[in-house]
Amino acid sequence: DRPTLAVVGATGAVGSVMLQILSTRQDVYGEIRLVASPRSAGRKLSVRGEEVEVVALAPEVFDGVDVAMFDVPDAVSAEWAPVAAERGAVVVDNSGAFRMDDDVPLVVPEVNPEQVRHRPRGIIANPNCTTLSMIVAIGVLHEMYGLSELVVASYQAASGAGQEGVDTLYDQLERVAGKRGLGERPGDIRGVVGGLGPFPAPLALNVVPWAGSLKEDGWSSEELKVRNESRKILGLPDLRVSATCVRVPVVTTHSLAVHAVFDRDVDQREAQAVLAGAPGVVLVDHPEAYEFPTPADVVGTDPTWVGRVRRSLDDPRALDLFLCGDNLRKGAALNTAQIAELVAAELTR
Ligand code: 2RA
Repeated sequence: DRPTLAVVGATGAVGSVMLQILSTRQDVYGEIRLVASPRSAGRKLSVRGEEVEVVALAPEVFDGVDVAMFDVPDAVSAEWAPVAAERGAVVVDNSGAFRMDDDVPLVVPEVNPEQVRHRPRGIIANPNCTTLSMIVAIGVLHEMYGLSELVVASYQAASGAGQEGVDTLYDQLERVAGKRGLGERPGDIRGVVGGLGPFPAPLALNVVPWAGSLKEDGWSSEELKVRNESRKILGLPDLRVSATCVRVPVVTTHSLAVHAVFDRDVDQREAQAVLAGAPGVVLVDHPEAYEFPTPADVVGTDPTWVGRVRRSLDDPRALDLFLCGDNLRKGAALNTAQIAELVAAELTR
C-alpha cells in the first residue's frame, strides 16, 4: 500500500507550491490529506487533479497518516509535530522549531540523505530557504576541496516573508510606479510606499539589510541560521561562517554571493566542471556573453543555479561564486517533498 500523506499548512505560500509539486508525482502516496488552521477548513484545493477539502488541524487528522509535512509557524510546529509523531506519522518539518535539536536530523537529500534514518523523535527538519539556496552547490565543492570558511551575502526575495511579503512588495511597486525622480532624495521613497508589511524599511526601489529577528550582538536570526544549519548539514561543527542577509525587491528566488575558503588550492575550471556535473546544480557561467543566473530566469525551477565562479585573486584556496535558488521550491516545498519521498520509499519497501 502506498503511504498516506498529510500536508499541514496546505493553504500558505509554500503549501501552494507543495500541492503543485505533489501533483507532478502521481505514484508516491495513496491518500493525501490537506490540513490547515480552522480559519481555512472547508476550502477546496486541487492536488493531483482532484479537489480535496481542507480539514482543521486536530489530533485525529493524523490517525492513519504515515508521513506528515508541516509548513506552519515555529510555534504551531513545536506544538503539533510531536502530536503527529505520537500518532505514528514521520514528520518532515519546515519550521525553525527543531532544526538545531540533536535528536532531529536536518536533511538535504543531495548532501546528507543517510541522516533521514536517524530520527529518534520521528521528526526530520527541513533547512531554512537561505541555507537551502546554496548548500547543494557548497556541499559538492566541500566534497572536492574540504570547506573551511564561508563568507556570505544574501539577496533575499519578498516571498521569504510569506504571502504578506509578496503582497507588500506589489503594493509598494504600484505606489512608486511611473513616479520619475523618486529615489533621488533621502526619504522620498519612504514617503510614498505606504505600509511596510513584514519589512523594516521600504522594499520597492531599495535593499534592506535585514531578515528575521534580532539576536545577540547585532546578528539577525537569518544570519545565524545560515551559520548553524550549514555546519549541521555539512557535518562541520567548527566551520567559520559570516553571513549578511539582505532583502531585495524580487518576488521569489533567493540569491547569494559566496566567498568559500577550502583546505586546499582550488582550480576554477575544475570547480566549474564539478558543479556542472552535480545532481541538482546547473552551472551558467559565461560572463563574456553576460550569461549568469538571475532570479528572473531561475524562478519556478528546481535546481541550484551557479555562476560567476572565480578563484580568489588573493587566496589560492578560495572561490567566489554567485548562486540563485527558488526559495519556495528547493528552498522549501521541493526539499520537504524530497525528504518525504525518501521516507515513503523506506515505508513501502
Ligand atoms: C526569509 N528565510 O527569507 C526566510 C523565510 N524562511 O525571510
